[in-house]
Amino acid sequence: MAAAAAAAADDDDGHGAPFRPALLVVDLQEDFCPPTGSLAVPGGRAIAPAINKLLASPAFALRVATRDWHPENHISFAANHAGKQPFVDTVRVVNPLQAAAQEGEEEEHEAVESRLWPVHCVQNTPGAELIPELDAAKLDKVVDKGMDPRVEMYSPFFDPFTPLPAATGGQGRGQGQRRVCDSGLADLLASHDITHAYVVGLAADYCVQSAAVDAAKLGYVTYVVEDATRAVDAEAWDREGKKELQAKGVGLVGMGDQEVLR
Ligand code: VGL
Ligand code: ZN
Repeated sequence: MAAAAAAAADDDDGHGAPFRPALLVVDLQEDFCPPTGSLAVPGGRAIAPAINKLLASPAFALRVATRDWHPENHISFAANHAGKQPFVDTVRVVNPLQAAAQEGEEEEHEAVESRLWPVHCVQNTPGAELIPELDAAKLDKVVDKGMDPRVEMYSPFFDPFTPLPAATGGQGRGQGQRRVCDSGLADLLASHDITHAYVVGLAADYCVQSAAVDAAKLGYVTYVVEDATRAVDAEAWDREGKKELQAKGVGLVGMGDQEVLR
């Protein structure tokens, strides 16, 4: 796959269309990796060599890592909800903007039911660090997300309540649109004229999936590199997750695939 990408490094996909791929390395952090991570994804650390191989490919026009970067009082930590169990219980997360606007009113709030987790990736703690196996010197940028204690943010682009900018022409971006969290990643990709997104990292069934779905919605030709990701629930990921991702317009490729990048 890296070889095919390298062949296309001249901004051309071989058929005359522009090809400026970005590599998104999602949340390759200590807390998501065995043996010590508080939310360790099975096999999480083992994907570092594949990701380093991709980072070394000259094909990518941009190489970005994201970090889950939570405050201690983050809503996704089971410990912040009396009697709730991580991995098991969920919490109702209300759109904070709407909650403020409609305080005291009876109307239905925009809300999502969100899974609760062990305390993980707390800002400036060892668990939040990118793992040392990652060749971080090759990264152009590190983008942090999940800083607002009021909302879960799996996607490194936006929180679940922020409408995505229109896929073409940048319409709808900016002015007048109410946003809770915008990491700046969408603007970063746009400012580098990115056309394709290759998503790797952790966890396949949460942040990698959300990143890929949002990238596809933003108009990028998007792939998840299967051997460079691992799932919290590998069985469900193999059985359903991959199909759901493909149904949302995301391609699944392997490190060995030569033709898919063309
Ligand atoms: C993630 C659970 C909680 C992820 C982040 O990076 O996939 N999963 N926070
Ligand atoms: Zn998190």
